[in-house]
Amino acid sequence: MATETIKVPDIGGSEDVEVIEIGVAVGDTVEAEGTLVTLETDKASMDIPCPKGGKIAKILVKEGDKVSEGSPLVELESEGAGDDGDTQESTSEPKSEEKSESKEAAPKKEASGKSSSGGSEVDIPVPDIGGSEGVEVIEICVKAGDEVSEGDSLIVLETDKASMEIPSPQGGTISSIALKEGDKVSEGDLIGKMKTAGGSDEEATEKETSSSEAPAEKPAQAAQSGGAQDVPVPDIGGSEGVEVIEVCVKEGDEVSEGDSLIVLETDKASMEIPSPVSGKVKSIALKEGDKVSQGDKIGVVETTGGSAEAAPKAEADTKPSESASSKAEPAEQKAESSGSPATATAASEQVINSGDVYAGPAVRKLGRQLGVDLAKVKGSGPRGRVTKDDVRDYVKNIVTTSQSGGGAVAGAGGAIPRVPPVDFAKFGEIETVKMSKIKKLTADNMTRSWLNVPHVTQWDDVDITEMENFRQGLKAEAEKRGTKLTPLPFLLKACASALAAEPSFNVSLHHDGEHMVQKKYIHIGMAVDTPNGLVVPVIRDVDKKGLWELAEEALTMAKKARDGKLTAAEMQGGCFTISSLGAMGGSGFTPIVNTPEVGILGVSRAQMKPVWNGSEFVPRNMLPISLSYDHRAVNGADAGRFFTYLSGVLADVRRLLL
Ligand code: CAO
Repeated sequence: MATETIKVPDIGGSEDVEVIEIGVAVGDTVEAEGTLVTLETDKASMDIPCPKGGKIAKILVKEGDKVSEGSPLVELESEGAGDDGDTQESTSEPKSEEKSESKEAAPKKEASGKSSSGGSEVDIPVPDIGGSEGVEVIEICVKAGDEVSEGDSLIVLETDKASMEIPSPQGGTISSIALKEGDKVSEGDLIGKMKTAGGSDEEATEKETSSSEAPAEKPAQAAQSGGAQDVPVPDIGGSEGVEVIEVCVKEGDEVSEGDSLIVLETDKASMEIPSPVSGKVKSIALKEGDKVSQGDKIGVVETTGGSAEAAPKAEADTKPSESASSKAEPAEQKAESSGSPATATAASEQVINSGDVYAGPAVRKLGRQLGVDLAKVKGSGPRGRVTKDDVRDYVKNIVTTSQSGGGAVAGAGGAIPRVPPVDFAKFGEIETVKMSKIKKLTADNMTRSWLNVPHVTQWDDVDITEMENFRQGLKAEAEKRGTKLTPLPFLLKACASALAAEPSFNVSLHHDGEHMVQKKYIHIGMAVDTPNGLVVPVIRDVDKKGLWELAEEALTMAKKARDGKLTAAEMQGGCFTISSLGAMGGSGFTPIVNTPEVGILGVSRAQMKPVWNGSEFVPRNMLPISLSYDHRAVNGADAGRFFTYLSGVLADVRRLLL
């Protein structure tokens, strides 16, 4: 029995990587390749496997620690690893060839990757990428411990012209990834290491050799027929039945040599097929969704210059079976071609943005799955590249906006037809003035309420002759008190009394759609007209306050509102709102419910009117009021009772004492 210190293996040069999970406890028996800890950088996370089986004697790190290659992780008691009881050292995948034989319970392989029974660890190099140098790694698709099949994407590379997924050359388990996003790589650079399911490296090396010795490619030619020439699908790396995802031109379009005609896409890559010649598109033989292979006719171009040879050249002679599993070539090329520089350039350099959109194939695919027009998505990646997150955020925004109704501001709206833009300047002089924040908020709130709340409004003329007599009689006293007694405090008090008498109006609909919230407090908002727009301060506990107190508070709140000094808290918590246009005039209006409240009282200007008292017409001071309510929460009978009660109290304010 020997005790070994298991250290952090080669983690691609990353330093001070955080331990985010400890996968074992002291006393645990672990098998070779069992996860000891998980490390995470801001770009990737990786499981660190145990290089051999044994029992955990001590854990030398804790969650949150920062480690680098060589940092001790655990002490492992292992059998048969030298019986002298010495403490030895090991990493899960030592880089050095000088490690003793006894430490090779877990397969360890160097670049050339010698085979061992039951599979071997091999290096995965960057394959032929068409001669490009220093190509950026924009995505790491796998992490240590992942099982991959031949052809699964390992990383995505991107130049300013092309993006390409680099597939695994064979099936197996990823032991380590040597790259991180942002790294620059060229052919031959180490992507990582994998433990193969079987087979030997010699085989792989052989295949690699055979593929790299692939014969040179022959130029493909567009069939020419005088001025009009057929444009066939060029060499697309041997892929068959590739989907046409976009037809970029239509009959009659003028195209220059190199302009995109169509865009093809497999599940791994997308590529634009450029016109081999300049001229006029005479016909297009394809449509979106068609499946094409090399040689299929794209259409006919009436030439004005250029040559057929401008079409992507290269026709691989390599046998499919040889190259398919031999090299990690860009996916588009692996089925048949050798991945020689010419081919890689032909295919991969066209793996790009359709139109003005700069996005990789995986992002394009996601965009198509979600029905997103990538041209509308703002790219946050390097050089404005659209990332998967950008696409998701774009969709999330749309969904959130449509669910909240927040985006349905004046002129817009979910399923509501848009109000078409009008050029008012055509009809006379205009000035376009920016809306204040309050006005925009009001517009949002009104739209939300108008679209969500089924409104009912009912009207009445209330005889406030006695109330007005009483109020006029108090005017002198109000002056002495330094305040002003308008009809508003009476209205506040009357509404509070009605809300207490008819609690069906003192509710809000619960957002779950299943419940009503019955309020046990009575806070009432009053709409105040200010230079910046409409605001609604809330007077709290109206039922507990007297007329003088309400008069003072209404004055204070109205002043604060006009001075723009209301706090957010002073505009929240209302149960009901009063909107009084009494000072301005008018004989009635439909107030809009200040949702989530369920009712609002509109007050218009009181007027002396002849009223029939049963035997004669008498002059009475009549106040027009209108009550709007949310018919989802309040039914007509409740509203009728509330309104009658309110009118009764206003007609005889002594009832407020009852
Ligand atoms: N009928 C007749 N006269 C009325 C009246 C009515 N319904 N309401 C108020 N008046 C009188 C007042 O008594 C006062 O006259 P006196 O000085 O002779 O007493 C005069 O009109 C001015 O009143 P006021 O406006 O100073 O005070 P108020 O308490 O009536 O109103 C406030 C305060 C803040 C509600 C009001 O100033 C305001 O901003 N109203 C606009 C609200 C609004 O824009 N609503 C529309 C919302 S859209 O849905």
